[in-house]
Amino acid sequence: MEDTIAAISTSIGLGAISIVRLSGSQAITITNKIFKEHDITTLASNTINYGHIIYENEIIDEVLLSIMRAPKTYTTEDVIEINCHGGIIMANKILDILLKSGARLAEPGEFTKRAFLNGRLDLIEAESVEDLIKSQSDEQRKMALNGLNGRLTNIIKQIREKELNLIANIEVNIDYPEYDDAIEVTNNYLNNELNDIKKDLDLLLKNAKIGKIIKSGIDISLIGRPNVGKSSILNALLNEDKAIVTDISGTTRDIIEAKTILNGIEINLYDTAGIRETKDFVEKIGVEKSRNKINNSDLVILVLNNNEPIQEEDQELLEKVKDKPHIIFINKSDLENKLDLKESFIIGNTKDINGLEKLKEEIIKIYNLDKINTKDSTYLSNVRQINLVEKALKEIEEAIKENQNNIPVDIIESYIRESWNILGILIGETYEDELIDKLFKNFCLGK
Ligand SMILES: Nc1nc2c(ncn2[C@@H]2O[C@H](COP(=O)(O)OP(=O)(O)O)[C@@H](O)[C@H]2O)c(=O)[nH]1
Ligand SMILES: [Mg+2]
Repeated sequence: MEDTIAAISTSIGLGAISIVRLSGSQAITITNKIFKEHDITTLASNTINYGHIIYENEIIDEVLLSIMRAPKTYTTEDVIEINCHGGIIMANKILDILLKSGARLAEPGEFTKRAFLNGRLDLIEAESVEDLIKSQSDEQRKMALNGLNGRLTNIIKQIREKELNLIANIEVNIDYPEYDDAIEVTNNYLNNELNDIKKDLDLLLKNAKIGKIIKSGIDISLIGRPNVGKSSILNALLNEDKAIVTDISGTTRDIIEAKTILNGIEINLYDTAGIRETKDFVEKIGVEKSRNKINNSDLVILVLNNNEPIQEEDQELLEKVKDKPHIIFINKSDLENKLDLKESFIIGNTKDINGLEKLKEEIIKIYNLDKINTKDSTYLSNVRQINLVEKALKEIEEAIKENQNNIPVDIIESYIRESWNILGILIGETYEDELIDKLFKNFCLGK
């Protein structure tokens, strides 16, 4: 981490200003070579300074320069931020000059990576920075902030603390069996303590499901035979004419994606090609995609036609969605009832917009969307975090099992120790370089 990195930290597009950022031990001296008005090596930390960027005797831009001296900075290193005029050309030009003057182009996420490696952020906090930038809703923003302000890390640390205490007590029992003041680690005592830790880990995983909903939304697909009104329902839910609606079967051939918000949660809606036997080559591909979508979505809305008796394809679809989260929506309630169904359903129509509120309420009910609390709750926010907690839990469950079989405590201790190690990886207390490189590569450039 000897070298000084530079990158454009604002988005590459039209805007009033752009920010070029540097971090590293040479940040100040490199910038000093191209800044006219001040000797910036003498400037006080946390000041903003007016001046010009000069390169090869040419005035490049009129800028404001912020200087932040180590260690109280984002990366804990010396950081310089140059506020230049916006647009793509100017920021690139200044970056180019900085690179020619001794800085190296930063990799995506490298500023945050340095903040992590220098101990200013733990791994969960670092991941939350990126989540915060990529937030698409206020709920996502709050969740990312709870990760960034260390709430999630603290929960993990408390669980590790319990594990460490248990390990210490077991060690004392083994090494100093004659020591009277120590807690006697009986099977019963172990069982209680392990179950307490298991409860904490279980709760984290249970809440992670809510975290996933907040972060990625819910994937809902509209499935059914041609002409039952899937596209009309999509349009009605969106309040716009997104999908083409006609009375010609096979109008929708490819999957149409749309986003809407329900109780602050992103809903990813998928309108699909009507399922039927077809000789049309393109439609056939669409039908296959629809069938796959049943398995690839969180929730299926199976649409049936109130005006027709149940068909063979309807039966096939009812069978297919049976064991998956689904809602049956009987459309065209404005037309004569010819459908008889024993499953529970919601009925309505898109002609005079009926039953769609009920459909939304049902989605809210299934996912408890009215109870999601983003202010106080802390959620694991990605697959890496969830996988590690699952692994840590597995070790504790193994320990509980062995304890019930009266296995010697030092064996049980090894499971607890492993769980403690895994949670250490989660917060980045121990890490492998390769994993860290991979993780930060997904970050935004300049962050
Ligand atoms: N009467 C009536 N017709 C509808 C209703 N919903 C859709 N339709 C009509 O049914 C036909 C097929 O609709 P569409 O949304 O394209 O069905 P899809 O093939 O399932 O996507 C169109 O002519 C729509 O106007 C409804 O609730 N009542
Ligand atoms: Mg359609």
